[in-house]
Amino acid sequence: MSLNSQLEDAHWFDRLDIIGDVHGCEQTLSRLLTQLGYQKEQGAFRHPERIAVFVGDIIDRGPRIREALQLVRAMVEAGSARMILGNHEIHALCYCTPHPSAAGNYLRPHTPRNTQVIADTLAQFAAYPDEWQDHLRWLRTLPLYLDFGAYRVVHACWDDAVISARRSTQLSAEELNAMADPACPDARAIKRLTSGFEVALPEHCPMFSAEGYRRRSFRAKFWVDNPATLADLEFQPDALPPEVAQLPVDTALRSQLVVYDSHQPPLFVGHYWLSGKPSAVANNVACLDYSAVRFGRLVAYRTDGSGLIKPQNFAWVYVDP
Ligand SMILES: [Mn+2]
Repeated sequence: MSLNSQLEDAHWFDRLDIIGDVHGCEQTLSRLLTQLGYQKEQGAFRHPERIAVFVGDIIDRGPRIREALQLVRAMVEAGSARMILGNHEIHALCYCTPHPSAAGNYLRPHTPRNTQVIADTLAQFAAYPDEWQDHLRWLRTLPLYLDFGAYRVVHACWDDAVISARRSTQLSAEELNAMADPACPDARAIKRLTSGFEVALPEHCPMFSAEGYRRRSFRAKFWVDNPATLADLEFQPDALPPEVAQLPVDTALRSQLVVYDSHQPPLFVGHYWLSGKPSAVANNVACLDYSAVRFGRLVAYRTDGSGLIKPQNFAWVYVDP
């Protein structure tokens, strides 16, 4: 079946291979695609009957970021894949885009921490500045989420309030510039989709990460109906201290909850550094980020038209240290 006839097929979205955070692990990605039946033809991996969907975070951290981005872009341009933006692509766009009014500055300030996040990517593109600028222009054309009707894909959190207010799946120039002020509504909306739903930690209960910096918030589940305590919302990354976990979900927090309810279509995200055997986190939500770049697994979910998330439809390759 040719790609064109595939796209005209009303059920082509029943044959998606949705792939988690790649983070520069290009050789691992090639192995996964080969295992899934994709073959490189005319410069791009293609499958005779299926389309790959990347959940974002192709760049940063890994050993072959340039090659990973080239591989994914070639597939998208050949029509054999789609890709949405992850928080790392958003970070790259903000880090590399000059501030519209503050000369010499960028939408995201070049602090040590912001620089650290993108350092591997910039180092690997150091000899190819024009190519990097071209990739940035291309990234700006990509969607923030995909709604196939029967399936949905977003990097970190499907928030109906944010998505229903949007006019486009893509990031507009105004929205990108708005990212200069992280507190503004547009910036918070983009952050919600690409970085997830975060719950602030109470001031009197400090929590510290493994690296020793103080956490102001934790990444929370966005599919829990009627949570009683913070423990019911806790998703990532560290276990909450017991005195925090047992705190009730108060009225203020209750009014801010994001609830992807169990009647909505199966949703696929990346972002959360999971480990262990890939499986769904709710009956209609699956995270496909199993920490490939930290020697975990690079994971795909293969849709089959059932409208369900089935354990046997997860596929993966291990990453060798
Ligand atoms: Mn990621």
